[in-house]
Amino acid sequence: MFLQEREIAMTKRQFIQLFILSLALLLVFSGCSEEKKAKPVEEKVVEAKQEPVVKEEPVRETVKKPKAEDKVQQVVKETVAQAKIKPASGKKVITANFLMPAKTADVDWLGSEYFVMDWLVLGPFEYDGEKYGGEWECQEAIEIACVENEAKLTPREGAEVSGKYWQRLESYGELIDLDAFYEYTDFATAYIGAYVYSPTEMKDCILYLGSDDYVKVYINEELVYTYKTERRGAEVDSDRIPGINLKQGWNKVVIKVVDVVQGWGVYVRFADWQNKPFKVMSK
Ligand SMILES: [Ca+2]
Repeated sequence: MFLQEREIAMTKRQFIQLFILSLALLLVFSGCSEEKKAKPVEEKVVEAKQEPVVKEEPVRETVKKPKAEDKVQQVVKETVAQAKIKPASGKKVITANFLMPAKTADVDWLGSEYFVMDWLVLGPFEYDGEKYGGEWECQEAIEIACVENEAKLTPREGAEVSGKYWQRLESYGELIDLDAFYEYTDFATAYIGAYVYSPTEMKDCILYLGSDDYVKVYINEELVYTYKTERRGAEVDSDRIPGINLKQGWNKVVIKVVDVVQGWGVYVRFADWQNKPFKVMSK
């Protein structure tokens, strides 16, 4: 009986030893198999890291193209396509300017492209300076009807109105220099007209104007501004005219400009309701 118990104890011990041994072997083998499995993972990681390096080149190629210029080109294509649309007059559009929202970075620096510079001009309509008060007055000369229904003037190059002809005036600076164009005539009135293109309807825009001397401004045949206070030289942005609504597409701008003596001209540009100036493009 005692021997039987010893044998059973021995068998139990052997069984435990055998169990520990097999457990150890199992751990060793499982460790090896994990190592074997880990290798492909590392390889995959290396492969994954290499992929973006290979794809970098085409990404850089797309960055090389300036996005702003692409947008400008796109708008030019669209506006050229839309330029084929005839205006209300039924005649070909002779002059046109295109408004584009200025890039934020450009807001502080305003080049010539922010001014409306391509105009058709009609004149000069001379008046009696003495009759209107002489060289320091003539405010009421702005009320002289030089043409029939000036609000509805439709500028067309070469067209005759009241014995004068619409002529193209392409300015080389921001100032629309009527004094030089009309050979330094005094006591005279001229109308300047442009078709301005707005890609979208824009409400509450701001018209910035500087004039020498008195002006009336018509936008889409509506009188939006009159200046006839005192004779002055033209200065950029001297007058700020808010509440200007531009419709999508063509907008007709006609400005009546009266000169007393000496200089004669205007500066014209637009800003949106947030006072960001528009970049103006001409075709
Ligand atoms: Ca003047």
